[in-house]
Amino acid sequence: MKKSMFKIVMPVFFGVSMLTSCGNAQESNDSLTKAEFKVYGNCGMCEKTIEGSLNGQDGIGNADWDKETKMITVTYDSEKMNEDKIKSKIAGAGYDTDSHRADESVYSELPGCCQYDRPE
Ligand SMILES: [Cu+2]
Repeated sequence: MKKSMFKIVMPVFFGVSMLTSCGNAQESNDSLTKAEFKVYGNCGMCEKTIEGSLNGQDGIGNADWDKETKMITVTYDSEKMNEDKIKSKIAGAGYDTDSHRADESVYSELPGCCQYDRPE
């Protein structure tokens, strides 16, 4: 269900973003860089928090975290954003990646169901 939605939505998303980028002054989405890495988390609420820490931020195209594989796919403008900053933002929301660790205080404020098993 979710996978088939994804197949439908993504081409539409790219189609629309290409159309709209022609007409306005913002940078085109053609130059976005794509990163894929692991983010530790548990559930659908984690997904909202992780993606919410990125989507809408300056320099971010789109962030999509998969709770089954724990992998996030992020597109970003490499002139404004880099993988290090992206991971810092995720850590700021309470989520660990392989290279950036969330503060214990932020982690401990996550809802109980979201307190994932932390990596060493
Ligand atoms: Cu959760």
